[in-house]
Order: sequence, then C-alpha cells, then structure tokens
Amino acid sequence: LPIDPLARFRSIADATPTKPRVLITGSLGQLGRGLNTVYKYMYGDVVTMTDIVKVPTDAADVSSYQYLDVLSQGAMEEAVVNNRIDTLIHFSALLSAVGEQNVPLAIQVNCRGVENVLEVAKKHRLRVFIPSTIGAFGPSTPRDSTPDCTVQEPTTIYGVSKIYAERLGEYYHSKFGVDFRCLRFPGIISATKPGGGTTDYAIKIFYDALQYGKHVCYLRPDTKLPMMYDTDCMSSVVQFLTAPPNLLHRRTYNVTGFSFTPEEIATSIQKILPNFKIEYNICPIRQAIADSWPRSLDDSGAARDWGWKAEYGLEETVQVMLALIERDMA
Ligand code: AKB
Repeated sequence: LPIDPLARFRSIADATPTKPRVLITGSLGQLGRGLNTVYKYMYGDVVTMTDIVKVPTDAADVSSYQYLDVLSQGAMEEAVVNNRIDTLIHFSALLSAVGEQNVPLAIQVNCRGVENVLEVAKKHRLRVFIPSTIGAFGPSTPRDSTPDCTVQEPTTIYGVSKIYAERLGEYYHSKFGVDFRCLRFPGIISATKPGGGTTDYAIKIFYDALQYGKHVCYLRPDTKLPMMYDTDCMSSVVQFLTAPPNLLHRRTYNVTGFSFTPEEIATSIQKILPNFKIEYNICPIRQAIADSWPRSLDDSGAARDWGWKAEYGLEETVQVMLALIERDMA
C-alpha cells in the first residue's frame, strides 16, 4: 500500500490515551465498520455498533452489535446508558439519490433521527458527531473552493435535512452546551458498499474495472466532484473528535481530499489496468444533483484549527482501492 494506514491512528491514540466509549448508529453502512476497526486498533473494544439490519455472516470485524432504530429516542437512551457511552457517532441517514425516491422516509430518518440524537446527547452529556456533506450546498453556492461559511440553498431533501442537522446541532451547542461536532464530507471512496449516493460511481468503477474491465458511468465525463479516501475520512473523524474544544472556532467544518471527473479517474485506472474502458449512460436525476454541488471544497479552517490534512491523492486512492478489492475477490 502506498501509505501506512495505521500511523496516524497510532499517533492520535498516543496523544489522547483516555479511552472513549463510542456508540455508532447506522454502523453497517459505508463507514461504520471501518471506524469500528480504527477504534479497536486505537483503544480496544470501545465501540457499540448499532443498526436495524442483521450482521452479514461473513462480517468477522463486527463486534458488540445491537439493534437500534434511531427513530426511537427511548431505545437510543437505553443503549447509551447500558453501554456507558460518552461519544455518539450518528451515521444513520438516507443519502442523496435514494432520499429523492422516498422523501417522507428521508425526513423521518435524517431529521427525526438527528433530533433524537441531540436530545439524548443533551440529557447524558455526550460528545456527538454528525456528518454533513457537500450535499448541504446548492446551485447558488460558489462551486470552486467552497468555504465553510457561504450560501446554502440545496435542492435535495438530503441537503435540506443535513442543513437541519448542522443548524440544530449548533443550536444545541450554544443553547445547552452539547459538544456537537460536524464535518461536511465530499464523496467517500471506500472498498465497502455505498448506500444510494450520487458519488457512488467512484466506488463502483473499481469493482467493475476488476470484474468486467468496463464501467458504465451515470455522470457526464466532465462532472468534477470533491472526494476523499476512506482512511482520510476515518482519520478526520477521530482527529476531530479528540481535538480539545478550545481549538474549535466553529462546530461544522469542511474536509476534503481531491477532486476529479469520471474521465480523470478512468485515466488513472488505465495506468494500472490499460484495457479498462468507461462508457456513459447519463442518469438525469443524479446528474442534476451533481451539477448543483461544489467542484472542490476549501478545508483550510479545519487545517488551521485542529491540524486536519488529507494524505491520499487520486493516484494513491486508485492504487489502494484496486489492491484491496483484488485481495477481497481472490
Ligand atoms: C452522496 O452522494 O449522496 C453522498 C454524499 C456526497 O454526501 N456520498
């Protein structure tokens, strides 16, 4: 692998030896299992993983798992009390493309879920992390080097619900002192299944490249979007959650890796797999969403305040994704 994926987590754990007790909602989605593995590496068994589906039988990495529907505040409180939780990481959400297909469910999960999380955090004095997204911006936002503080007029229910999470979290922080922390993620590239987003092509392209030698992309070849590799995403979460509160000048920060178009990522894959081909069959819904989002994010606020820095660029990401998926397929 081009980068030692564990070095950063070792130094964060050394600098902050106090073990947290963490509950992750939606932990069987794209990011939860990876974050559980990171925490296990840093502090041992400190995570209670929760979700509403059965753990896949081959998921050897899933430990301390329990059913939790984020729409039940009582059940969430019970899980927090029984497991002596001090840090709640709220990953449950319907993403951008799937949210447009079921707006009432997106409102339930994304808005009611956040309300429950913040109430439980207030009552039990929890540190709480809720991810936001480039989807919280819209067509009237400056699309290049989008700053932390700018116009936010999203056109998807996902974006609307994420602004609600940002603002409600900031409100609970200033009104009730809840230690709310929020990062706006770009598309996350991981060797795990994504769940109904607009940036999902940037994962599927690797599986297709190795399995079929060809990917049919639902976005135009020149659609530039900001992205970040999985390990950088994990380290942004643990680094931000261990940052002393006095360093934080805001509670919601942009973080990002690098930006590319489908054409550019295909060219990078072709450097390793010369016969790989990309074709296009545009999905108007996902294209319209992508066209309303930033092309790149300015994350200098996170860099300045708590030392955030992404390590993976496009070339490293392509190398590591192909290596991991090839290993899993073997
Ligand atoms: C999506 O595409 O909906 C997500 C995101 C950028 O928030 N991956």
